[in-house]
Amino acid sequence: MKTVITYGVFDLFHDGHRSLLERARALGDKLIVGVTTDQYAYQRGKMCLVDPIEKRIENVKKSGFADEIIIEDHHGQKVEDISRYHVDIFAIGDDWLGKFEYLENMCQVIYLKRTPDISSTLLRYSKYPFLKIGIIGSGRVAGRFMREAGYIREIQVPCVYNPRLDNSESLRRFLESHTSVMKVRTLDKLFDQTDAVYIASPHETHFGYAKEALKAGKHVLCEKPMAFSREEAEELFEIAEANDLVLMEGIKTAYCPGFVKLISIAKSGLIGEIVNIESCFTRLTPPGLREWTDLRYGGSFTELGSYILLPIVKLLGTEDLEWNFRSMLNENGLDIFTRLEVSKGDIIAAGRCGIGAKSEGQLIISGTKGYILTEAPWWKTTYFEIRGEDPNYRKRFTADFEGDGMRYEIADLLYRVQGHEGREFKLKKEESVFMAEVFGSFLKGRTENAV
Ligand code: C2G
Repeated sequence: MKTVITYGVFDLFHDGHRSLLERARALGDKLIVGVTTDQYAYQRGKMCLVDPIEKRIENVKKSGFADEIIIEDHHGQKVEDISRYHVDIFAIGDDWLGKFEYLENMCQVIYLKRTPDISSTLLRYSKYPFLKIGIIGSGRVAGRFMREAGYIREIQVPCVYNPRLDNSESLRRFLESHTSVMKVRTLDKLFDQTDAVYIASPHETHFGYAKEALKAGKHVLCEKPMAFSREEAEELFEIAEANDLVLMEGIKTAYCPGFVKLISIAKSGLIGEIVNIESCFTRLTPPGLREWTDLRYGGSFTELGSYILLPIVKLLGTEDLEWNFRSMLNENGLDIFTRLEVSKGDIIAAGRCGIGAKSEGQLIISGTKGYILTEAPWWKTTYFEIRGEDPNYRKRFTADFEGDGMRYEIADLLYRVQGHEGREFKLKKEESVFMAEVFGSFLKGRTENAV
C-alpha cells in the first residue's frame, strides 16, 4: 500500500488543480491532500484568497481523487504529516522544484508538471479586475503605502495627487522613487483613473478629500485620524453606505493578525473580567516635521492617539464611555505628551502618547485572573504573554507582522471592495466614529487640559 501526500491552497479550484490531484493519486494507492488554512496562506504571502476554506475543501473532495483531506496550518507540518501518515511519496507541482529537498530523507519527492496557462491568480484577475488606487498626498506614509501595496498583486497605483503640484519636494521625491506612478493635476483626473483612493494628506484634509472621493464613487482608505468630529465621520459613512462603497480608516494595527488575535484572547475570559487597559506609544519626532509645525493639528495625540485608543475601544466598546485628557504643551501650544483616561462604569483605561517624550511602548490588559503583556512595539503585534499571580506562569502567543504592516489593511480593502464579507469587525464604523469624537474633544480642550 503506497501512500501519497500533496498540499495546496486550491483557491478557485481549476483544471490545473484537478490534473495535479489526478496524477498524484495515480502514483500510489491512497492520496492524502493537505488544504492550507487562510491564516497559513496569508503568512506565505497569499493574502487575497477568494474561496473560504470550507469551499476549498469541498472542491478537493468533489474532484474525487482525495482519499483523505487534512488541514495544513503551519510551517514544518509536512515533516510531521509524513511520519504520522507513513507517507511514501510527497507530490507537488514543479513550480516548487527544488524546494522540498529537505523531505527526501523521509520519503520520495516527486515534482509533477504544472498545467500551463491556468492558475488561481489568473482566475482572480479575470473574475475581479485589478483594483486601481490613487494616492492623495505624497509624504512619508505614501511611500510606505507603495512599498506595502507591492506585496498585493491585484492592486495597481496609477497616479498620485498633491495640490502643490509643481513645488512640492515630497512629490518630487515620491515620483523619483515610484516611476510607474503619474502625477495628476486635479482630483477629477485622479478619480477618472481609479476605483479607490488612499488618503495620505495632512490630518485636517482627510475629511474633505474622503468626502469628495466618496461622492465621486470611489472606495476610500483614509489615514488616521479620518475626521475630527462624530458628525463628520458619520457623514462619511452615510455617503459610503448610500453609494455601496467601502470606507476604511487606516489604523494599521487594527488589521494585523497579531492584534486581532490579542483582542480575541483578551475577550475570551482567559484573564477573567477586564478591569484595566494601559496603552502607550511614544515616538521622538525631529523638529521641523509636520507634527511640530502644524500649530492646529500637530502634536502627540493627533499623531498617535488612534493607536492608543484602538485597544481601548476594541475592548470597552463605544457606548457609555467617559474620557479626559492631561497634556504637556510646548511653547507653541502643541502637546509633547498626552495622557488620556477612559472609563466605562468601574473599568478604567489609560493611553499615553508623546512625540517629545519617550516611554516604554507597552500594552497591558489587566483582568481579574491575570493580565496580557504586549511589549514594545505592541502596535506591531507579533508576541504577547498572559501572566498571572504565579511568576512562573506564562502563556505565550505569536503572530506574523510582515514588513511595515500596511499590507494587511490594503488586502482587507481589496477583499471588501471585491464584495466579500467577514473582515469589517477589525475596525467597525462605530469605532471610527467614536474616535473622531474623541479627537474633536481633544482639539477643543487642548489648552484647558494642559498641566
Ligand atoms: N498546480 C498545477 N498547475 C497549475 C496550478 C497549480 O499543477 N496551473 C498545482 C500546484 O503546483 C500545487 C497544487 O496545484 O501542487 C496546488 O496549487 P495552489 O493552490 O496554488 O497551492 P500552493 O501555493 O502551490 O500550495 O505548503 C505548500 C502549499 O500548500 C502548496
